[in-house]
Amino acid sequence: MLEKFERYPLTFGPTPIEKLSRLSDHLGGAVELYAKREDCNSGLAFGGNKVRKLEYLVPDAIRQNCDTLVTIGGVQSNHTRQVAAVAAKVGMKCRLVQESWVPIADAVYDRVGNILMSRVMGAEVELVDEGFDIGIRESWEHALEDVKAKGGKPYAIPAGASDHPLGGLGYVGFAEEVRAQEAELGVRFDYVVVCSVTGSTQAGMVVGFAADGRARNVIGIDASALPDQTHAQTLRIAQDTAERVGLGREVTADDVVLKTDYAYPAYGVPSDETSAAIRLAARMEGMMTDPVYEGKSMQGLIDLVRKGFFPAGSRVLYAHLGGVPAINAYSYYYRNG
Ligand code: 5PA
Repeated sequence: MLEKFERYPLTFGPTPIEKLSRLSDHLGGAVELYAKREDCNSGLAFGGNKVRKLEYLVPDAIRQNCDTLVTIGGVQSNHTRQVAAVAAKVGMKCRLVQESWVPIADAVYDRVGNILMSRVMGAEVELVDEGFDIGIRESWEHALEDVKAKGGKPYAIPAGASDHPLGGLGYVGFAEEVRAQEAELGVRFDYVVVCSVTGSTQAGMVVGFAADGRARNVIGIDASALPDQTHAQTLRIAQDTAERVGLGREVTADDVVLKTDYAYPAYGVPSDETSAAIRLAARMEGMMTDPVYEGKSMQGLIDLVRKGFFPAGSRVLYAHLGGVPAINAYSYYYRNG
């Protein structure tokens, strides 16, 4: 479905699929768990889901002769770190707006992890004291104007590279890649579990898996704690992406499955159950997840297995979207492991 779109390679290639045998056994053994390691997808500053999306935005930025990538996220945004890395790799400047999306008071919250790397990679980082919102932000529009006023040519990338005409394409590619790997491995996954916030990761998967009737087997786990906004944005991006790639069928609200039980107490704040899930995956598989995104989708995965949501014998693919650098900003939570 993606042949007509130009892709600028920023990833190593297809990401590995790994069986999570010890975790599967620990949870009763009725369901086979696998992880697709999007967290290992690139050498660009630890990679993650945004790199796969940005492969389709970079050709557009180059075509328009832009010289500065401008984007937005929270202080510990993984997205902004990946945009900073991509800007460095393609030889552009990078301007990041980092808002106060998360009420975490770790002393070094704005010094370590993602934001540290963005600064080292030469991005211009602006801290703005505004709360969480996945929509279009004034601070970001202001940054775009400022780059122009200083003679630069900005390329506008919204939060999570999601609300962008090309933002859904990367994860259509994910679904196509899974299909090819299924043929190689001789397995078929019954479900894909994915963390959702700004929406284009799940939206792309919904479109990609709709091609073989599996749209509703993509189980989104909301980590935004604003699930209505996340669901609406995911649906809109999926519909737009379906049209763009010529899916040939409509995407409806029911195609976007979003579980809303795991984002508490707030975006960016891990519950005790989130931390327990992080520890379990780490101790069973040596697989690290973070307190903002993947820890919550891991919590959802574990809870859904325990509740019997997946019929016995199901094969479930957990999309590990990256994000581990942020755990450095939660040192107090994990001071004893
Ligand atoms: C993010 C997002 P979507 O935003 O595409 O729904 O992806 C959710 C997600 N996992 C899942 C990880 C590790 C993520 O980083 N991160 C945002 C960021 O600013 O880092 C866009 C919110």
